[in-house]
Amino acid sequence: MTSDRPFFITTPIYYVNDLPHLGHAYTTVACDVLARFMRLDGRRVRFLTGTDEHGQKVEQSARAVGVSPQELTDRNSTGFREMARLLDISNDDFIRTTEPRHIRGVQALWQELERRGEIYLGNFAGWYSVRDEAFYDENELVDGKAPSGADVEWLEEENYFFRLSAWQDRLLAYYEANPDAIAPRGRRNEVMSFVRGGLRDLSISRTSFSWGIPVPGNPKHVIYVWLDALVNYITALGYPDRESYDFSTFWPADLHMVGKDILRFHAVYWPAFLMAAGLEPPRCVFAHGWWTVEGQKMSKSLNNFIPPKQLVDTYGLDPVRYFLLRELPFGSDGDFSHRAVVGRLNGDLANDFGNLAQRVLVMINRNCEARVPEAGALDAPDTALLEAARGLPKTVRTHISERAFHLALESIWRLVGEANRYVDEQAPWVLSRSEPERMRAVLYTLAEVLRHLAILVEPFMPGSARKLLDQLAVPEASRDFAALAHAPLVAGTQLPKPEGIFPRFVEEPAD
Ligand code: ME8
Repeated sequence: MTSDRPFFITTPIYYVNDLPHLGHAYTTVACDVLARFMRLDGRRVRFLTGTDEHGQKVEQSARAVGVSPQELTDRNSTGFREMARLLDISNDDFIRTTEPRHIRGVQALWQELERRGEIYLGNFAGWYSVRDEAFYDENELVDGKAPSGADVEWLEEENYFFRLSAWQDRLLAYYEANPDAIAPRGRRNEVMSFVRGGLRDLSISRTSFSWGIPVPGNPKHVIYVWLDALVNYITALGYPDRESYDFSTFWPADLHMVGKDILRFHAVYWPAFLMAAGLEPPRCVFAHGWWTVEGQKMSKSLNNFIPPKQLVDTYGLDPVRYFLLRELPFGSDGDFSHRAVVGRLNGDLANDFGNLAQRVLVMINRNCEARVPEAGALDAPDTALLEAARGLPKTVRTHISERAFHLALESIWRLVGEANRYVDEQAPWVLSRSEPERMRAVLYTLAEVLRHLAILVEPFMPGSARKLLDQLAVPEASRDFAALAHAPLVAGTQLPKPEGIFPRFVEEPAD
């Protein structure tokens, strides 16, 4: 079932103290695949990404390199914009938390919370981690550090507090009533048991530094960076104007995609802030897993953060996009290794899909005057393969609705496998002399299967899919999912000269 319901999807907004790396690329590509998928499925999509620019961590990083926070922020925010371009990300908007539209919205939300009696001024004494930009209870510390391993410092200052403790029951009721609000299931259970364990009021302002949004009416305080950051998801839609087209069309968000490290902020604090301000909580927060690199955690000390540019330069863009979503069940942790990428690239892409496309297109070029052949009378194996292709969109849609990218790709590659077996069994090169009509039926069947494959891989590998669809001379207007059923290839259409789509990865000889 397709639906024309609007679809709003977001990435986390990334901290500008760091340069983009594999982890950021992963979340962003996953969101891009969903955004593209929904657009091809006829939905009105808004896809948001951006940068998180305030807070003590950014202020400290700027000081460490001897520039102003604004300078660091401008420079590094550009890096994330470039990452999006490099990865062929189809975001509709890119929000920066230093933009006036955002600052205005955050202050309006603050005032709304204050008006509703959800905020009070008090004194904070407790542990704070600048790296995590998070407060911790004494009993959460592990060997004197945050559970993430980050250093913590003792903090005592006058702070504003949000009455989070009052939201425990309403949060639990929201999770109960919306079983899909937190995914995957295991993460939902973790969040629910955290909330059942009791919530303390949350400090939401700071006075010991100044790189942030001033608290309305008390500019000695800046707003806690997580409250500031989370609100980007609605300021980008025009909040506080709740009547605006964007806000009324796209809120609540269909999906906030996050790494498991920041689930608590999105699944506990964020819905509480929203409900407290009289706004609807998101429909789903999905926490994906964590990549290691060649078996090791990415860290500053190991200096093993892989920049997205290095990935794309080494393997090519679409192979990277494919690998990231094919290699792991989405939600689980996994390891990024050169060997694994090359295995997928040369196996799944070059050998399986690339060869199939190349063989079929070259045979059509040579034996059918480079025109889409006439289907003529089809035999049982032809219709069986075409039926498999026609049934595939439904299977892929189901997997995508469950964010099971790897299963979606696996099901697409099952058809690639069937098509390759069919080529071998039908041996159209043998038929070219003896039974040209039969050869044309076989090549037509294969070309139609290629059309299905190309359209279904579009969200994952837009550039390669485009090349293949160009080679099949599929008109621009017939490249969405509706066209799968309604716009089969037309016999006689002239095709361009075939060109390989997925080159093999050849190892550089070691010096
Ligand atoms: O947390 N594996 O920003 P951030 C997989 N500004 N994903 C990874 C990863 C890894 N090893 N490392 C990072 C922030 N990520 C806040 C968010 S949202 C309102 C504010 C991805 O720059 C993953 O999506 O530290 C993670 O959640 C995000 O980068 C953290 O990015």
